Amino acid sequence: MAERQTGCELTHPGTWQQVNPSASVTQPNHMNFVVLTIFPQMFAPFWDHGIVRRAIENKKIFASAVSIRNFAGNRHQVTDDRPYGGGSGMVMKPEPLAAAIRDASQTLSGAKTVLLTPQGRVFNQKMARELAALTGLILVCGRYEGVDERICHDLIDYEISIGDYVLTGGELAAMIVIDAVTRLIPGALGGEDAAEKDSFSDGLLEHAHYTRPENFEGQEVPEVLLSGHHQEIEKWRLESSLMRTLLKRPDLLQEKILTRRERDVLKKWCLEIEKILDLHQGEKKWI
Ligand code: 6GU
Repeated sequence: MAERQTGCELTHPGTWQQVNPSASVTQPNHMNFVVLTIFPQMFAPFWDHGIVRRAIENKKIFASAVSIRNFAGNRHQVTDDRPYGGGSGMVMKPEPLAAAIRDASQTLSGAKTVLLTPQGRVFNQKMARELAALTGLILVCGRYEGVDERICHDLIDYEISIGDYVLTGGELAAMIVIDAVTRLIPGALGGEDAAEKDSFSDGLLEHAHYTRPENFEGQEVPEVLLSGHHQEIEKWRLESSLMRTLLKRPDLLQEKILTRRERDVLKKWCLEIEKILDLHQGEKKWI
């Protein structure tokens, strides 16, 4: 991942609005998520599966989806309205959203508020790590064409997008953020250090994985992995990791601060390629 040693993704100026800069960066053992949405039912199956479910059961995270409609004072629980100035599409009204955010903030003191919007800062692993250090997150899911601008000024700490494409609402984006943050909460994953070994955690893609059988449709598991030689396996994994990053995401290597070992491996490959090219040059082996 394009990571620098210094600087904080969450406090990037401009696109990444942080109202209260004194964010606590402690290491709590739990996280409270409150999602504000007009479709809270979308989250029921999400809370109910896999690592997220287990983290909830083990009280590593607390999670709830709250309907913004509950805070629409009007009889029909309307949460959207036509835009001033005209044009197509609807805008989320500020009052129900503000009431919902204030209510959640009161319950979760110290929580940060996140608006999911395609105009936000593009989510990455570094941001996930920074969010995982907080104790509470209030995730506000926009729908329609957007939310009333005045919500963003006082009530939103961060604006997050999950990529350069447009979704019909922030709900799926909120799930993605919650999923990525949850697996970084200490104890949420099974293995002690599973999260540290992930793709991106050290700026490289993960090495290739194999399990039984040894031969699958004629394809063998690399022999070194069967050898039991831990040092050799570790070396193979580093090379696999580097090779995959080089082939699939060379942009990550450009950003990464390389370790001595990583640089040595890349140099070794570089020399091997140069040797091949020299050979071809000498023998005029090209067409
Ligand atoms: Cl967070 N929301 C919407 N509506 N669209 C998106 C997005 C979020 N991130 C990328 N596209």
